[in-house]
Amino acid sequence: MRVNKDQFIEDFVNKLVSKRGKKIKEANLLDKYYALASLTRDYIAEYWVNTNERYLKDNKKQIYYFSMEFLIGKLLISNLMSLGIKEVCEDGLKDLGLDLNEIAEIEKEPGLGNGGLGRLAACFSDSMATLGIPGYGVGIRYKYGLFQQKIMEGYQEEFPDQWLKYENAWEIKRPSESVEVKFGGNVIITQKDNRLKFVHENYESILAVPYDIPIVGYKNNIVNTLRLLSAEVMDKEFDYYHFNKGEYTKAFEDKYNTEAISYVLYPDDSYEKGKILRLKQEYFLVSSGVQSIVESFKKSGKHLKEFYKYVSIHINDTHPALAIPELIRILIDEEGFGWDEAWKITKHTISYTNHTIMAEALEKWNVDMIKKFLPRIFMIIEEINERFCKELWNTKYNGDFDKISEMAIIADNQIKMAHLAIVGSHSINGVAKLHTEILKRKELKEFYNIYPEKFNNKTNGISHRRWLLKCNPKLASVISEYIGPSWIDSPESLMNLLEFKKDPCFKEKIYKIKQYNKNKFANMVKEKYSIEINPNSIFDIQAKRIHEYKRQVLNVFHIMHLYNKLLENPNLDIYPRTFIFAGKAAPGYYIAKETIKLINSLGKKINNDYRIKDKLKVLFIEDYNITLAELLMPAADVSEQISTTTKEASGTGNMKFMMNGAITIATLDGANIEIANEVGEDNIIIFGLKAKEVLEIYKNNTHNSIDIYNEDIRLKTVMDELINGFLPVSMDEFKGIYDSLLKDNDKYLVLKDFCDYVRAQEKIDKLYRNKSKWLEMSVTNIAYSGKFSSDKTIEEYAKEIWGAL
Ligand code: GLS
Repeated sequence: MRVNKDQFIEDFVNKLVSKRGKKIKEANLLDKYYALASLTRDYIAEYWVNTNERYLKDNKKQIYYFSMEFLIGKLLISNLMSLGIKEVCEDGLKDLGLDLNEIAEIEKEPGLGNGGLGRLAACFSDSMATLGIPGYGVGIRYKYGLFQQKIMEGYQEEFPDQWLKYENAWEIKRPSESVEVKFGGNVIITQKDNRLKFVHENYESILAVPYDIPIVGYKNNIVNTLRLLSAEVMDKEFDYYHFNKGEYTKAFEDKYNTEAISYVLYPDDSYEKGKILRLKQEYFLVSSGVQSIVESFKKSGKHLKEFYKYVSIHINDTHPALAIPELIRILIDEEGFGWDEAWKITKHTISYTNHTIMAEALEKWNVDMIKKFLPRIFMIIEEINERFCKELWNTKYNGDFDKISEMAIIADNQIKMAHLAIVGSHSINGVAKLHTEILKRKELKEFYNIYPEKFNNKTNGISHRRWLLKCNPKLASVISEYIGPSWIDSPESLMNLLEFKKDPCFKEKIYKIKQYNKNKFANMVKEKYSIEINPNSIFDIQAKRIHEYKRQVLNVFHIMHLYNKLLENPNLDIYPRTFIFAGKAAPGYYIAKETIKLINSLGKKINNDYRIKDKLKVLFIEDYNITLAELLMPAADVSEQISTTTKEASGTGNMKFMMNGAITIATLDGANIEIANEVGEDNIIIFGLKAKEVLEIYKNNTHNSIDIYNEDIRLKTVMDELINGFLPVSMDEFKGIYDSLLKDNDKYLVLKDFCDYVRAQEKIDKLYRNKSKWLEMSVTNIAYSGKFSSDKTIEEYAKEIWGAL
């Protein structure tokens, strides 16, 4: 868009008056933020309206991306960048004596996601808008988002994240487009004109109220929509009878029970527990979403028979898989379709991404629960199951009861959502090559055998606009100086940087930018935690959810081992290193929470030990979120991607670090494999067991952690230090971690990979000393990172799954 500085200044000053009732002199930072955000939204509005109008006219396929999580991060700066007016605003504000970055910092980040899955949904939304694909995100407007993490005495404590305490400057509430969602009750079946009729009675109604957030395409005048739904009572705000009797809690009971549906995001990553509220959230999302889509499709005048030709509904993991029976319900009960046609339309409309093979994360719902809360939906799932089992019986598995019950959607009083998602959709994809292969050959092998055409791979990607252009502006500008700005539109042309990987002048610039970003990070640490870190040390970062399979403990063991070596010989030549951790643990995940305590206890011991002469520092930065990630990625020298091979479906942090020039130390897991294939073995440090070996160990149970413990004295020492008073905690504090590794035979193979990890880390120590070589590796990583832009991934989804390009 076009706005000049004078016009902007005038608009801003007026907005401050109209929106906040203040002049610049009296306005505080919050006033300035809301005025600027609101003005930016005004600028966006024109393009938003035009885009919607164009989409209606164009007759193009509309993509609805259903996700329980969207981690969109702060929006002010990124929206200004996408509109192409960031510099003008910055200048205008400067003339008024204001600083854009200071104003932008006050924005509250919507914490509507746990980790990779939620951030992926946000990167995909960004890419769809930028590629001009009519894509809508559909999610829940959790009032409190994910919890806020504070570290107290080394432990994680959780607090409600009050991101909506003040208003959300970006959203538009659309109460007139609210939809009724029905829970509970019973279904009456009648017969009329030879057709069964299903009437849902005695249900409880909840209103789904949409809030729309603009998703601004990068400098292309396109603005897509992220629709977040909030639960409200249908009509009665409170009960007068109880209110008048002074029974206030009772009077508002219904209201709070209803609104609770959109209060909190379940704080589990790759881990489900089958709670009623979560089930209600999932149905609330899909029912309101699918109802609105059908309504708006009908307004276009086309026949619902053609629905799937104009609409794709993508489900982000199985969480929104109830979209399948819900669409069938609407088509049959409300639109009068017969089963066969409703089934065909639904299957062709829906596609599904699987994001994990962790058994505990594969959603299963208790039959009685679904029957009680979603009686009609249950009937439809039952019907799908019966027809599917019959199909198996009649085609491939005649008489094979075991096979059929293994593949059934309903078995052992449980509904298996992954099975429902596969049977009821036309496409299922994994998120990295290895992950997809494991789905095909192992986890979902039986389904691959009967539906090979449904399975495909779509390796994850990240938005290079947020993860380079926005978060590392100095690096972005040097890149443009050398290869021109074309990489912003076609990120694969970052490859042109390879030409400069040996250019000393270019490399020095890259070095200086990294130092600048490290200093910035070190200053934040000093200010917030009063800890001095050495910006000339190696910044070695592991930032992600805390989970046993991600193996933060392996990282800790290596640090303890280095520390032990230094205690033995304080003059040992170790390149100074700062180990930085960040990430949240699910509140009910004991070992993960103990891992945080372990990192902090180790930090306490090491950071205060003058004997090791500041060669090692260990930090845990609290409350990891998108905003913190934007500071961390540009400051990293080393990226830790050390999951147990086969367990990390893809990873996306690995791509963000690489794009900012960090060198990855990694197992050959998830997308690490594809990163390694791109950059070549000289530009990534690989260690650990290969997928085949891990699968072999799991299959034949050939692994004994006690043997490894006894054989490797370094490991034995470190392990013993967990429980012998070496750390500043009570001796049994880390008994849980210790036992999981020895008594429970180390499910995630930490001990098995320790030796090779130490070797790999020694390699890093050596390589970093060779500045020229290190920078060459760093440039190579940046150059190949364009291959992992989510624009490319979304193009593949659009062409190969949605048929939308
Ligand atoms: C996850 C996987 O664990 C990640 O490896 C993956 O990158 C991400 C996006 O596909 O999905 N699955 C999950 O449940 N949470 C994730 O972050």
